[in-house]
Amino acid sequence: MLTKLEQCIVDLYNIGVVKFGDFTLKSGMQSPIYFDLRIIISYPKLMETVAELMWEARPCKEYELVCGVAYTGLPIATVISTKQDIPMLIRRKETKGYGTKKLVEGNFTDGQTCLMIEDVIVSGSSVYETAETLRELELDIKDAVVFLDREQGGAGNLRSMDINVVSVTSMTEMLSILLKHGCVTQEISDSVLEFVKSNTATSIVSKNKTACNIGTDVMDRKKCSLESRMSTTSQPLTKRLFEIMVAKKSNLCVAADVTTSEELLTLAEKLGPHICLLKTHIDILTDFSKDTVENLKNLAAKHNFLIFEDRKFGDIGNTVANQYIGGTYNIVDWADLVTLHGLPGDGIIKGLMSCTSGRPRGCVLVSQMSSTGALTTQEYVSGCKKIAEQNQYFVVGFVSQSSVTDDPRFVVFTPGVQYNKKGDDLGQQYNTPRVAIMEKGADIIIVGRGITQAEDPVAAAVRYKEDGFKAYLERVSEQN
Ligand code: 5BU
Repeated sequence: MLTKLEQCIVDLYNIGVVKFGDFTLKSGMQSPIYFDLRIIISYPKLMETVAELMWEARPCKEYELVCGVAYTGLPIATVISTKQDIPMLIRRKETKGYGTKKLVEGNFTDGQTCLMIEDVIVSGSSVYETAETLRELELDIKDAVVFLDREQGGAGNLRSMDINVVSVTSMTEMLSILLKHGCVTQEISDSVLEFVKSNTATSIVSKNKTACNIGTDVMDRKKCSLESRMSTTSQPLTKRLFEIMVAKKSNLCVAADVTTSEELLTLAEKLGPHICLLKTHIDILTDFSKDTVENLKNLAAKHNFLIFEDRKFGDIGNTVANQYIGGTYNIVDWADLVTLHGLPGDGIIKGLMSCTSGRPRGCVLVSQMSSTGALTTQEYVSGCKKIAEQNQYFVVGFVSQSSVTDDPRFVVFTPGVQYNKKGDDLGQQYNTPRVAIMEKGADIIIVGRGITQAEDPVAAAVRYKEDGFKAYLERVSEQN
């Protein structure tokens, strides 16, 4: 005799709710399992069972309201609302551009208790966004009930925001039921559990602050040590970058803007020990060949730095995918990081992500530029931040000239750094490393001609590295 939960999970499996394969989650994370509860709207009886199980799992006996988190939470909340005779609210994903412009539909009064209903949690950010809106309207939001907790940190994140979340089932329990009933092999089940175990460091971002999984503190990027930031991000390359910066005591990226492979490789060999990143403009080379990048990759491994191609992709997803993987340079093959513009919207990121085939890769959004008259307005910066938050598994951070984010997961890269000059004849503008880090909020300084055209590039690199790291240490140790 199957329990109600067992029967429900087997039924959900049979209608295709649980899928195994290679999926990209909302955050950009690649997952070997996808739980797609949306299709239960085609199976009313099963939807009723799901709603019953969720209602039975609720943390408190009574609530004055229920609110489904869009979209899959909505039909489930509707079933609970009508069955239990509890009024319901709907939180829109976006305000309407006409009429009342309300974000929340339905009648309510200050202080009413409201239970949030959601299908699945990964990081918990969708539940949090809804809670944040409802709390702004003075509703009493303490609890959420979800059908599946993917066990990737969402429940803890929500707890740190004072939201108690209970789930009908967890990934571990669901897999063991599916295994027992022959719906999944031991091998696949093990690989999913392994994936879940190694991807628990999700975090959520609210409008005003960032919730980190370090205690319940709200962290400001500029005040956080690199060590403490490692556990805030689920982007594997960002973690690696933090590790390299700590190990080498370097927040220096050299812009190796030279025209021959020999010059590029010589710079990489000599400066390698002092940098965390080497930035290229690969299309400047007059003699590019596959060997150039093979040798560069070897030097990156030898000296422990990442390769950062400043490609500034700027087209629709399909085009950038072709540019990233194809053409002369096959950039995805050798560049750990690439830059891109936010102008096309987040399809550009989806396009890049479609090329990685599981390789650890990341991108950096150009949100501001160092040149005079740059058209990167505040509105544009905000748009870039939104794209980054929605694609946190792929976005490493921003190129900018100011502290565009307080979020410790994202890295701020600042070009236009040099000691001796204020600028060049073509619009470039410079700050010193100290100003870039202490005043403009840089995590990483990008230095080109200040090093490559110095009489002794190695000595110059050492000076930029030491001053840069000293300024970082000073910034994190400074009291507010
Ligand atoms: P410089 O020689 O230190 O001026 O070189 C700066 C490098 O950073 C160079 O490769 C530029 O293409 C790059 N850069 C920049 O200078 N300003 C920006 O806003 C961005 C990139 Br984005």
